Amino acid sequence: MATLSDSPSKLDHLKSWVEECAALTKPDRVRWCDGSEAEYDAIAAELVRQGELTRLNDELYPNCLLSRSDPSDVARTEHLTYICTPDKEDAGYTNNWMSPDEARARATPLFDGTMRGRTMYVVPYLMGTPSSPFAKAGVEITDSPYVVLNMRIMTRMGAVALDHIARTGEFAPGLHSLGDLDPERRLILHFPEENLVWSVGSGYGGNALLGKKCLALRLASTMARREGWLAEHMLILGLEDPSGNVTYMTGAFPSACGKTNLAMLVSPLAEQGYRVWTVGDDIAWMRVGPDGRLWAMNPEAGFFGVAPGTNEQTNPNAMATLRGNSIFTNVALTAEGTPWWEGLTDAPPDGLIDWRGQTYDAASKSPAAHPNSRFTSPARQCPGISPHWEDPRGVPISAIIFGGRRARVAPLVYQSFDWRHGTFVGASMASETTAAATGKVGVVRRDPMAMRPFIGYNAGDYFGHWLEMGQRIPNPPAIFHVNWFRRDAEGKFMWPGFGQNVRVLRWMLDRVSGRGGARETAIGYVPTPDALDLDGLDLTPAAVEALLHVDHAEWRDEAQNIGAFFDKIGPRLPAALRQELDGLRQRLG
Ligand code: OXD
Ligand code: MN
Repeated sequence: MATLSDSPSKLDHLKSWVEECAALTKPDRVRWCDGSEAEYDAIAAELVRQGELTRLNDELYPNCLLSRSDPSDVARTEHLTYICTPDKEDAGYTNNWMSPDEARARATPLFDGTMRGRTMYVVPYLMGTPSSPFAKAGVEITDSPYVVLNMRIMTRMGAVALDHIARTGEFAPGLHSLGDLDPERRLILHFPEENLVWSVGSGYGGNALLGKKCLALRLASTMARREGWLAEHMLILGLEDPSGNVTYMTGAFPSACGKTNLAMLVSPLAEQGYRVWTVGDDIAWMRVGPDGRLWAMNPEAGFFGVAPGTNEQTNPNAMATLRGNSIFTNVALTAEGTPWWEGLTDAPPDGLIDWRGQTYDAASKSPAAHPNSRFTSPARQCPGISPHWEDPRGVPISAIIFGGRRARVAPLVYQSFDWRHGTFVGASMASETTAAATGKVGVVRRDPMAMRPFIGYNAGDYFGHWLEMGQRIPNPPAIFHVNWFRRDAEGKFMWPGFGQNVRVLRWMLDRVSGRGGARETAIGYVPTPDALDLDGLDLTPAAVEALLHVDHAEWRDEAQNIGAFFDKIGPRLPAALRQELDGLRQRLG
């Protein structure tokens, strides 16, 4: 194992960066984390002693902790998140931009002395399976012990990462401080040219666990562009068929649109031999393999899932996963010492403490758990975890699924004509906003590839990179679009969703195997009603028709909105996407 006193060594750069950060933030002490269980237990015990964390009922939820955040610090703050490049155009329309000089000038005073009286933790971590040539190391410096505990679940942390850095000399540095948690003094800054993140003023997962959105998506997307691969906001699942063959798919959905549920789906068609294996629920790093296919790896080691709505019906595998060794953030607490959130049971139990730590008044309109409350759980605890989830090569991908939350317009499922059209489908995706980010909920916004908050560079260049990747994949996956959230005239969801979504996956499997009935429409291939196995579902033929309907008038409006969005992307929007939009308009008549 690498030790810090090895000298001279590839760790010198790391050591001097840590010294620099300590000189700036002035902590009382510096602690290098080894990622061991003993270390996790000691930090957790200390936080419980201080009243910062609550230990849950150890019989029902062994080794589980509850954290209540500052009430102003409960979601990603996209308006305070910046890409810092010398040229503003390199950040593009979908990002906030600051020059690296301005970013340093604004953030340095916020970091100056911020760790006085605190411990500075140095957290080496790996994104990806340690033996994978595609794994990347990061080091997060943080003054939040809550972040350290979460990082140990979400990444491969400590000695294994330090060894990697000692061997390669490479790591992505990230400096994080809670600061004073004042949103006025909060900044999440990305410096793609240095692979560097500076985050101050927030302890919330997506802002503070720097391996996740900051490194594995925003910075990784810029590396992926340089190096010819894809870093995407995608789940990875395997669909096993009756012959025992497993077909792998990735899926991009905006935050809080059921990605974790789909990744962990428990199949109602298991008796017929169809079951789902979970490889990842949030991020996919994808490369072209020697066989000419696209291969995907989950860089994370845990799930940071949205709690509300999760229950034994909607996601039994998540329920089994979060039963131990988990951290719950901003959920409610029952009198029994177990976590509770809206949707876990029909009604809130008596004696509930809400996410702010107050006695819950069932008559109040506000929820007991925060709508963006989360569980952090080790992936290996998932009953459906794929035997290949840590395969150093990843898994070969046959289908890519894009999806949004749309009350209207988008049918249950359609397949794009080819990679280029599929790139257009992804680039023009839209969804109604959710509680995962601060801001108004329920507004339709364009969220290309579900990456709008995570593309680390100009979105026009990003679409160009997707198109170029299409040229490099001799055997590309098929690309689909789904919408589980279509509503009828009364506003009711038309599709049962959750486990039943396996029926849609099954149609995709049929399609990529050269079977599967479809009819060509203006937007792509839509299943013929008999091509979907709907046996046992309470759906009338009219309802199926409505679910699959492509309304030309609605789609002409949609094309208009897509055009307006493309205009905003600016001059770097690839011409091929404009041609795809023209093609759609022509087909719509
Ligand atoms: C997440 C998100 O936490 O997308 O995964 O917000
Ligand atoms: Mn996500």
